[in-house]
Amino acid sequence: MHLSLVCLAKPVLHGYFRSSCSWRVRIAFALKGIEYDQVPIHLIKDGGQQHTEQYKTLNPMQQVPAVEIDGITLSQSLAVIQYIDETRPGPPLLPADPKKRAQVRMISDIIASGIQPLQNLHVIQKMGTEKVQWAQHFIDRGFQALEPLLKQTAGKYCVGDEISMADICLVPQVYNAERFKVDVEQYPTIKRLNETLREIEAFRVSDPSCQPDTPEDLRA
Ligand SMILES: N[C@@H](CCC(=O)N[C@@H](CS)C(=O)NCC(=O)O)C(=O)O
Repeated sequence: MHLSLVCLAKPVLHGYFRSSCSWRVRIAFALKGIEYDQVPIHLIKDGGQQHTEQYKTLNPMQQVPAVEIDGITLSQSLAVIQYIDETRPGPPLLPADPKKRAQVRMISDIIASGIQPLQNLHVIQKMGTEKVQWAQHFIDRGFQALEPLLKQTAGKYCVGDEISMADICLVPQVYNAERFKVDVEQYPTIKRLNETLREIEAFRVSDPSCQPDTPEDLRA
């Protein structure tokens, strides 16, 4: 396809309504005001559609999201978010100040590398009857680290008073924590930030309860 046509095409998000990493990308698109199409990849049905040969060509890690954008296919939600930020107008998703920028990356990495992978589907599937306790343990461990850090960095949002990639990571992780019945009351800063952010339009329209593949009984 000619380059200018490629750039005009709407991005395509291959994701799953309940996937926290897909939700991160949906929030970023919404914050930037970018229209996109969604192709649902059901993580449970048919043994997990992320494992099909066809999907593996988009994301060989057999995970969602995968995003087709500007003629390339990207996986890894943080890479997608940063690409969107670097190529699209709209509110910056990383602050200009290097210290704040590093803090945003630190918080995002704690969630994206230190918490979410340990409670991810293919990991807990190996845990048999210990699934829930395993997930709770690693979410609590991560939140015990995040709470004092966020106390230092947060203003209205995770780092200061501007919404950033850290906020994009936090809300879906709190959603996961609640699904695994982690007591979020123990983490007052995390709880406060999550409540504030969930009121914002970009977080609401991207919520798992209102996606094209959200089952009827889970729709809000
Ligand atoms: N680091 C990746 C992680 C992606 C990931 O773990 N995706 C989960 C859903 S949130 C998944 O597809 N899990 C499927 C499985 O575990 O089989 C990213 O940020 O995109």
